[in-house]
Amino acid sequence: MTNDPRIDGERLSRRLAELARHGALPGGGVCRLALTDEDKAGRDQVVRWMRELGLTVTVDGIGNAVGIRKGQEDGPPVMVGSHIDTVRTGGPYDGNLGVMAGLEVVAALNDAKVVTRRPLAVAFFTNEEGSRFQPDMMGSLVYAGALPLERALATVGIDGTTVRENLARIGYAGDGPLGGPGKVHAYVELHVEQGPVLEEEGFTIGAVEGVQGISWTELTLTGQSNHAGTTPMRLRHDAGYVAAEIAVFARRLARELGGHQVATVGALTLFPNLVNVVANRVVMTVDLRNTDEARLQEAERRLFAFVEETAAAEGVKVARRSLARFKPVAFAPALVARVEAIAKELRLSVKRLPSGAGHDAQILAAVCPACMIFVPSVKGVSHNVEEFTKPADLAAGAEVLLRLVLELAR
Ligand code: HGY
Ligand code: MN
Ligand code: MN
Ligand code: MN
Repeated sequence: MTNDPRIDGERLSRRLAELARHGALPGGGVCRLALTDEDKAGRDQVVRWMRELGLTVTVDGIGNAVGIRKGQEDGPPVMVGSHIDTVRTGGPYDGNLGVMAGLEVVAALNDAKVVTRRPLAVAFFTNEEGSRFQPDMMGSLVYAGALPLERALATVGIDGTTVRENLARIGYAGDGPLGGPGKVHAYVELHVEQGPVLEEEGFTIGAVEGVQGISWTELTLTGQSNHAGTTPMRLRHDAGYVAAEIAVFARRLARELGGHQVATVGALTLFPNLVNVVANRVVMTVDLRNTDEARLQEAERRLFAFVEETAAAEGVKVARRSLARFKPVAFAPALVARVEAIAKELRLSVKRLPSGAGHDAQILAAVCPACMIFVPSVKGVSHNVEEFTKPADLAAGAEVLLRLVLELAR
């Protein structure tokens, strides 16, 4: 006799707290950069939980781990998941919630002795964040066949080591099957919103309609180091000054273009980075995003024109390298509608919205119907050690995930 499977919110929060111990920062928060020892410790923990829950675990060539729960029939599984790597100043929920909620769905089905018709899969994808190795969503790109495995393995990170050597070092260079068209029946990702919308407007669930376009560029500016005291301003080729102008221009451009346009200079290193030397080189990044592809292209065009013009006027050379470029993605309308309807059936307030952040779901959307469920981020904060989501909201999101999975796997 099976009873109605229910999410155990306590168990979900316990697992999230347990996972957050791997890479825990002294003052709170988590640093589990992709393929570090902390990431390995987190991976080992999740794989242990997968096995304890009776899942058959495979690890593929880029280190994605997929736990399969057999269904009454074989065939492409209904997949839930996300990532467990974090940024340097991460929180316990970004990515981790989608994977832990996937385990919670399996635990609830096990407790209720429910066997779905289709198999289920719980996955964590390698290097979603892209902080250490670009591009972001690297694991799901390889899984979906959108990035050749060899190219991903050869990627050199910000610390000069390759994906290949780090995967081997942490023991996650697997030979499991990759995904691709026809290999997944549907993909659902539960994620914290990482923005202020749900909390400010008082909603518990976000039915995510899609993900905005993302453009990451690395700029290397080369000027001339010189004495900060003796060099007249008219003779300088100051790479640091050009970098500062670019950062201010990017900010003003986002405000001028309006809408969902955002712009961020997140990484900026001056050389030789000394108080009394005019910087001769700067390596910096610019992150531009917009829900509208045409506006994103306009933002890129205007920014790059400004970079060339300002650098030329200062006698500074520019080298530009694209680190990642994703067009806006729309999720499966039928699935978005089901997220909304299920939330209402559970008497949860729900709002449709786009995702400001990139997610593995936008990559899986190219090979199967995909959607996302958001829950509120307190104060809209994420990629920050203060990241927090109320336990009741975590459980509510997992409940919507459970019901959608049951529908898709029926
Ligand atoms: O940058 C992003 O949107 C994602 O968190 N990697
Ligand atoms: Mn994430
Ligand atoms: Mn993130
Ligand atoms: Mn993300």
